[in-house]
Amino acid sequence: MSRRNHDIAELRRLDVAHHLPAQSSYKLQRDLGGSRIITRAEGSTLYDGDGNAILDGMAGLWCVDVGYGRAELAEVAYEQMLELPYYNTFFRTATPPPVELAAKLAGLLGGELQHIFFNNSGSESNDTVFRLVRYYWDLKGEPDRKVFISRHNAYHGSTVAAASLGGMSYMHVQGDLPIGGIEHVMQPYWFGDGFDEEPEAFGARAAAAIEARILAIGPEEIAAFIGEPVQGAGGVIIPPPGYWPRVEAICRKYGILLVSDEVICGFGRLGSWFGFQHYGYTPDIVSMAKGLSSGYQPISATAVSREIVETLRGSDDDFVHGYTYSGHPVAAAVALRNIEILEREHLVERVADDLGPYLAKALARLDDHPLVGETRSLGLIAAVEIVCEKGTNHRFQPPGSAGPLVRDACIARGLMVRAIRDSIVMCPPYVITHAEIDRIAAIIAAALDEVGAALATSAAPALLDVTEGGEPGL
Ligand code: PXG
Repeated sequence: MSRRNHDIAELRRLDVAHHLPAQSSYKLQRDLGGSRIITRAEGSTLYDGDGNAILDGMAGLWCVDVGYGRAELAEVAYEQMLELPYYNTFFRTATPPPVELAAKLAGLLGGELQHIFFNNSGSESNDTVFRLVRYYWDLKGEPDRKVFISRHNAYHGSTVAAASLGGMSYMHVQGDLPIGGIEHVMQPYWFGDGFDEEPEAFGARAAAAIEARILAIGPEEIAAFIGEPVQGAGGVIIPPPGYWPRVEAICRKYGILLVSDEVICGFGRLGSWFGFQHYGYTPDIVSMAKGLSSGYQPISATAVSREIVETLRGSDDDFVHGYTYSGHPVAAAVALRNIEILEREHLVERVADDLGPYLAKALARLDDHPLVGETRSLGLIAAVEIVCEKGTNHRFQPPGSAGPLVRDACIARGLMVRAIRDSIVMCPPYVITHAEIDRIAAIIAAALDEVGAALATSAAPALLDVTEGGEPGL
């Protein structure tokens, strides 16, 4: 394996001089002298330019499910590049890998979800959803059905349509979003918004909010409901039992399309191939990305029901939508091999039967910590809520300040995690070992100890000065 000797100081200088990294404060990037440079990775471990080994509790950005260093994914990309590096899927053309991948996905999805449209990112998949759903209702002779219902704190991507579908208010304030025709209702966030309520009753209330909005607007104007089975970037919001069956029943009652955004939950994250399978509902459309290729190539997929395809087939017109790289042969070949790895190594079953329960048990050891309000997980996705008063959901002031402190203390100890408001979230690769899971819990405990001690003294404001501002979801 090649190990290039990077000049990290020079890279950080060039980073400030020329590079605008994604979702970053460019002021902080400059003031802190450049981004953290990750140079290589193996298994579940990242290595940065300063030689630090960092356990990757986030699987990259919720995506490197099969772990780093999979030579066969590089080999399959190399072979495909030699054979056919590119050809498009426009104007009734195709290449072998996307056709084979579509058939493979249809088998995994099952039921009526038998047709796949390819894109390059989760955002693009949800843009496809936006255009496809409205076109579908036009063809059905119900052109008034334009409105999408989504949820506060949902994350559906960063393009204009996807950020509008998402419910992140801090994203909406930039660029005058959301665009019209998108409504946001309450999320099923029991710890933050329910707490004193019985979880199932709270979940029923959150589902009822969808129906109330449908009735307020008029059911004949509602096109679709879109939701993540478990909200990821919104803070690992695991809905209470009963929520999803209620949402599905509401969609069916009013003839509304149900879109499952499986960009994070798909490909085993919750211990089932797809989140809708875990919760037992039947979507009309599914968005997938991230784990589809474990992040080794940019690719996403939008699965649609047979009924939708039959409706499209009722028209002679093209669906005038597509990206130059829709169904890119190299990305599709890598995705196919990635799925083969998941199957061959029984990684989805491992998440369900072994790693998920082990992570839940390890995190439960934090439940007694004075700063921990709740630990929750499903499969290999988890959150630790930070509170200022044990037994409540009260936050340190200002809200959203404690999460980044704990995150930074984790990173300093060699664990990469995300802070979302005042929670620490995790989403490790499916190749993580028991010993590494134990290390995750131990590092978070030590980070909480350190931050707890600092917050109890005057050291806290000084710490707050050097952490990133603008944490999502405030
Ligand atoms: N849907 C969901 C559910 C996602 O989590 C997207 C769509 C958009 O995918 P692309 O590939 O366009 O990024 C995502 C992406 C975070 C974070 O802050 C989360 C995502 C992306 C970037 C940052 O946790 N999720």
